[in-house]
Parts: sequence; C-alpha cells; structure tokens
Amino acid sequence: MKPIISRRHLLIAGAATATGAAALKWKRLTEPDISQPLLDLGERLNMSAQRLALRDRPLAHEYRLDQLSIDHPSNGGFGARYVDPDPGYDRMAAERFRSWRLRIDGLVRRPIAASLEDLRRMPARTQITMHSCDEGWSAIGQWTGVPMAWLLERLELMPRARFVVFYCMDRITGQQVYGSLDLLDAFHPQTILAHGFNGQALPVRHGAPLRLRMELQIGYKQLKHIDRISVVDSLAAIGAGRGGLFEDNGYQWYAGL
Ligand SMILES: Nc1nc2c(c(=O)[nH]1)N[C@H]1C(S)=C(S)[C@@H](COP(=O)(O)O)O[C@H]1N2
Ligand SMILES: [Mo]
Repeated sequence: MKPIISRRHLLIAGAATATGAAALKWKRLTEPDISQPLLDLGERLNMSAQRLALRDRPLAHEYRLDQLSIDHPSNGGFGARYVDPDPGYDRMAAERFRSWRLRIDGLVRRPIAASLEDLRRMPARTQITMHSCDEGWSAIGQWTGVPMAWLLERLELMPRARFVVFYCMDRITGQQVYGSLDLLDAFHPQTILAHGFNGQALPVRHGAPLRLRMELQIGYKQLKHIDRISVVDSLAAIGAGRGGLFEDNGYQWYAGL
C-alpha cells in the first residue's frame, strides 16, 4: 500500500517506544518486504511488556486548569491538503451537528443511534490531560465526554466482543480514517467520547462533533470526527487488518505512552 504522510512515517521511528520494535518499524516503513511475523512478534512483546507494567491500570496524570496550554496544536485537520471531510460534513457543522448521529452497532444487544444532545445528557467525565503526538509536540487540554465504560455497559456486549472500532468522517489521501481499542482500554476510566474541549463545544479542529480520548495512548489513537462505533471479535477483516488506518500504514496498534 502506498504510504500516507511520509513525514510522520519518518518521525514515528524516532518516537516509537524503547524496544527493538522501533528498529523494525523503521525498516518496515522504508523496506516494505521486511518479515511481517517478526514485526508482529516485536509488537506483541512490546505490548505485553507494557501491559505487565500497567497491570494495575493507572490513571494518566491529570493537570490543573491553570496548566492548560494556551494554544493546543491540531493534527490531521481538514485544513491539511491530504485530509478531506466526508461529503456532508461541512453542512452538518454549519447546523452544529443537529442531524449528525453516532451509530453504535456490532456485537451489542442494544445498538443505538444517539444525537449530540443525547450524548450531552449522558453522564460526563472531565479530565485535563496531556496529548502527545508522535510528531514531537504535546499539549495540555481539558476534555469532557461520555465514559466509554458507561456506554458499553448500557449496550450490553455479547460474549464474543473483543475490540471497539471507531469510524471517522475524514479521509486521508482518500482512505477512511478508523481505529480501534481492545476492551481493556475501552473500559479504562479515562476513556471517553469527548464532546467538549476547554469548557466549550468540541471545535472542528479538535474533532467535532465527537472524538475519542484514551489517555494511556499516543496522539493518533485519539480519533476525531467519529460517527460510528462497532464492537467486533476480530480486526482482521477491517481495512488492511491491522486495527486502524494509521496502523495499516505502519504505526503500532498498541501505542502506549
Ligand atoms: N479522524 C482523525 N482523527 C485523528 C487524526 C486524523 O487525521 N483524523 N489525527 C490524529 C493525530 S496524529 C493526532 S496527534 C491527534 C491530534 O488531535 P488534535 O488535532 O485535537 O490536537 O488526532 C488524531 N486523531
Ligand atoms: Mo499525531
């Protein structure tokens, strides 16, 4: 597959977590024929090492209001040359997403279609956290949204459920942005579907109308402009099968900080 956004690809190698996976990642990005099983093994070891370290599921650090970044950068915005909103996005944004619905389907007993108003009426968590992008910047922002754990419990997961897939309303060089979490991360207490940023409605540049915050993982896992969530038992049949558009293009699926 043709790589997307090559600058990111070059930089991710430098920012990958400190294991042999970093070197493998670099190779994969520049030499597509690198042995995939070896790469997968490296990633699994990296992930299990991190999971072991995180076995008591810490909370990401939360900051004070006076520590908010004055200017929170944005990445993958619709202003970028290679990013296109879905047809209809601008119209929905103009009417403050009144016709937008979040659909949740897949391995759930109670699929829903929720409006932004519905989501705003649900329980909310507010957290001030640091966002770290693999391109080398970070910023502190305040995010408000529905806890995924609360939502997933109400949806009643079926026993086969293993991953939560998030679909976004933007395309990067023509490919639909999507990504995923396993249930462990989906149920983490700081995993929220954010509709608020710094005390205001979530702006377009930060992912309006709804974006994911999973505070134990790096920037590209914080998916923006979500309009569909699907609960699945396997990621293999989605996209190129690596769990997300960024992952399909060489990023790690488990991108713990
Ligand atoms: N739908 C979508 N989500 C996305 C992206 C994107 O291009 N499209 N970029 C990711 C990356 S690389 C980062 S660093 C963060 C940036 O979030 P921000 O623009 O709110 O700072 O969003 C992530 N989520
Ligand atoms: Mo990023």
